[in-house]
Amino acid sequence: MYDDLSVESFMSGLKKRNPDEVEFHQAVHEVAQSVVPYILDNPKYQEAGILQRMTEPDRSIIFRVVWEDDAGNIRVNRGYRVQFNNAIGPYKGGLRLHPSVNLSILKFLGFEQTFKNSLTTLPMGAGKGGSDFDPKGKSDREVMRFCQSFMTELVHHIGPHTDVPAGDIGVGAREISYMFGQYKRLSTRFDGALTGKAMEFGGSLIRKEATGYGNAYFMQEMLSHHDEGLEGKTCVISGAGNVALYCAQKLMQLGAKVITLSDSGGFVLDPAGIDEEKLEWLLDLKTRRRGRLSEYAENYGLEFFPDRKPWRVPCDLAFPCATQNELGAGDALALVENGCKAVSEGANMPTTLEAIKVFRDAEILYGPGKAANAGGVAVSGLEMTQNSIRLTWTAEETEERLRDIMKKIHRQCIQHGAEPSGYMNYVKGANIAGFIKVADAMLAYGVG
Ligand code: NDP
Ligand code: 2IT
Repeated sequence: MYDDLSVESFMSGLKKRNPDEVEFHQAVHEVAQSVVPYILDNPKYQEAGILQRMTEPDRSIIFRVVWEDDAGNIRVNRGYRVQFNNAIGPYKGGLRLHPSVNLSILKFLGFEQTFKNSLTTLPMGAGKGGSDFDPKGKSDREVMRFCQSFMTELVHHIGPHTDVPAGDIGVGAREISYMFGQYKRLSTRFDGALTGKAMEFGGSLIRKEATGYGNAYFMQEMLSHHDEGLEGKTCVISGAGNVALYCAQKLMQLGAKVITLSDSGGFVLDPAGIDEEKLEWLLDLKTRRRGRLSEYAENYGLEFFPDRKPWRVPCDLAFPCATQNELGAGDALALVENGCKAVSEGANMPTTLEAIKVFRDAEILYGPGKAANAGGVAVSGLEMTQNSIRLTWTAEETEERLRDIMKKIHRQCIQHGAEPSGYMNYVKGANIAGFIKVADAMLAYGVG
C-alpha cells in the first residue's frame, strides 16, 4: 500500500487531505524529510502506516466562545482544541490567544508537540488549542469573561488523565488562573488539568522561566558539544514575551551579552547588553503594565527600529523567540554572512524551510524548536508530577531537573542527527528520536 513512499508522494496526499493548511504542510514537510528515509529503512513503520496516522489528529474540537465586553457588546470568537496524539500520555500542549489563530496553525503546533513531548522523556501526548481572541487592549475583566466562556466548553474535554493544556502566545499566569477558576467551578474538582498555575494552587517553581531557560541550556549543550561556550558571546533575540525574556535572563547569567529584543512593533538594539535591572523593568512592562517594547527603548534612550526584525544585526548566536515564520531565507543569509555560529529556537517553527536550508548548507548549528524549546512543556510535565504526589519541589531542584532533561534531549539529537560529513543535523536528530518513541507505542497498540 505504501510501496511508493517518498517525501513528495506523502506531501501531495497530505496537501490534498488538508487543503490550504500551509503552516501544517510546512511542519509536516520538515519532519517528513527526516523521517521518510528512516521509515524506508525500517519497513515495520511503513507497513503500519505510522506516518499517515501520526499526521491525522485524533480529533479537533471547534466551538463558539461568546463573551460580553465592557461596553456591553456581545462578542463571538472561535475556540479550538486539537487533540493530536495520546500514544505516550495524556494530550499536552499550550493554548494560544492571538487573532491569527486558525486550524492550520493549531495543527502545526499540535503536530510539532508530538515530537517535542516525546523528546522530553516524560509521558506526555500532544495537543494544542486556543482562539482568535485578541487580548491586546482588553481590560482584565474582558480577558476574565473570555477565559471563563472558553473554559465553559473546554472543561468537557480536559482533565489530568485526558488532556492538560497550558500557556502559549497570549496565555500566561493571568489567563491560566481565570481558566483554572472556571474549570474548578464547573467540574467541582481540584486537580492538575492545567499547568502553568500560580504557586498558591498547584503551580511549579521555574515553569514560567522554563522555556527560555531551557532554550539557553540547549544552546549551551550544542556549543559545548562543539568545544565552544556561551561566555562572551553576543546574542540576538526576537520577541519580548515569556520565552524571550527568560531566555535573555539565563543567557546573561551564563555570561553572554543580549543586544536585541523585539515585538510586533519592531526591535530594540542595546549594544551594551541588557542587564538584570533593565530585564526587571521589562518583565514588569510586559506582564503587569502590558506595554510595548518601544516604551522600553524610550525609557532607556535606546535605538528602536519600527517594523523591523533583528536578524541583520551582527551576532554570534541567534534566538528566534516570537512566532512562526519570523526568520526567512534572506534573514538566514544575513546571519550567516555576519558570522552567526548557532541558532536555537525558543519559538515554534520560527524559521522557514528555505531559511533552514541556508543554515544547513552553511553548516551552522541549528537547534529546532521541538528540541530547543521543550523545556517549557518539560516543566509542565514536572508540574503534573508534583500535582500527582501533592508536593512542591524547590526552584533549585526543579531547575536541575530541567537542565538534566535539556541534556537528555540534546543527547537524543546527537544519537540520530550525525551526518556522514560530520555535521550535526539537529533537525534530523530531533525528528527521528521524537518519532521512534511515539511510533513504537502506536505499533504496540496494533491497528486502530
Ligand atoms: P508571549 O505572548 O509571552 O510573547 C510573544 C512575543 O512574540 C511578543 O513579544 C509578541 O509581540 C511577539 N509576537 C507574537 N506574535 C507575533 C507576530 N505575529 N509578529 C511579531 N511578533 C509577534 O508568548 P511566548 O513567549 O509564550 O511564546 C513565544 C513563542 O514561543 C511562540 O512561538 C510559542 O509557541 C513558543 N513557545 C512558548 C512556550 C511557553 O511555555 N510559553 C513553550 C514553547 C514554545 P506582541 O506583544 O507585539 O504581539
Ligand atoms: O509550545 C509549547 O511547548 C508550549 N506552549 C508549552 C506547552 C505546555 O503544555 O507547557
